[in-house]
Amino acid sequence: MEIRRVAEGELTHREFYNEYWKKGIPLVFKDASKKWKASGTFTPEFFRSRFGDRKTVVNGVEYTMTEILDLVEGKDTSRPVPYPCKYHIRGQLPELAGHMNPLDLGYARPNWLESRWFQRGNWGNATELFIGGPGGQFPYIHIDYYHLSAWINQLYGEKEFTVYPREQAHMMYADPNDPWKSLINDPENPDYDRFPLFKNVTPYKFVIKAGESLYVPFGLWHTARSLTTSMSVAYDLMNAENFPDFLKDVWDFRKGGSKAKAVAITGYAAVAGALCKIEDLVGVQRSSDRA
Ligand SMILES: O=C(O)CCC(=O)C(=O)O
Ligand SMILES: [Fe+2]
Repeated sequence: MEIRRVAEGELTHREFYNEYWKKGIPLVFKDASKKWKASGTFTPEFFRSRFGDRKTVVNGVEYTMTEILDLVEGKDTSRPVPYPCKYHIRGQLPELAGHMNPLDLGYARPNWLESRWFQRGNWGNATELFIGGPGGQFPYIHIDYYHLSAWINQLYGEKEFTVYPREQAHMMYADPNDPWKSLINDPENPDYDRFPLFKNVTPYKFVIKAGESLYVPFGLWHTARSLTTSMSVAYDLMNAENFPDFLKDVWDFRKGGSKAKAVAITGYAAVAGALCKIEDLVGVQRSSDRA
């Protein structure tokens, strides 16, 4: 699996839809986010001067933006640099609405998560700012919750991604208690006695730089590592292709609790999906800036 990198105008939305989205093949868009106001604006200085006091919790510890930036820029070496430091944009940095417009970059659509039917309640969707420092490693190899596909838009610095081909998914040792996570805890130095099949897996590693956007197909195992001080904006995509898997996850996540509640929520999602399908057919426009 070669990770293709496409330049502006090299691929139409239809080509993307048929060749990548439907087939679940990752892809890097070279200049897709250049049209965003966030492009070139999102820098450590920008966040330090405007949002220095803004707090978020990483691994159970609360940090201000200034504290996070001091850590990821190496100005504070007194304690470990946490990763990933995340801010929910709509909830925690609402001033940034409009900086990622159009959110879909002309490709990430239709997006049922933008429909009013899925705006209610928490369906695992959010537009988030990720901040990291050199060496900041995403804590596990995983597939994204709810079988959503992810769009990772690198806006500052560099991040290395590792993706594992779909046909090799059966060799990824999904944790039976948490099937979104792999038990393989040290992919750079794997314990082949515990994970013998992983010897046959061919990871694909590549770097995304500021201005580049990565499409991570739903259900694809992946992980990431920040190489420099890094900032990216990530959001998710769901539509007719991943909706059946999404719906199954909605049920699986909730079936352990109250059955009546699980049935009601899954029923709601099923109806919301049916409405989105109709909206797609009649060409309803959805807000493309959900941040
Ligand atoms: O950007 C990263 O560090 C990886 C993010 C990711 O894969 C996730 O949040 O699911
Ligand atoms: Fe992920």
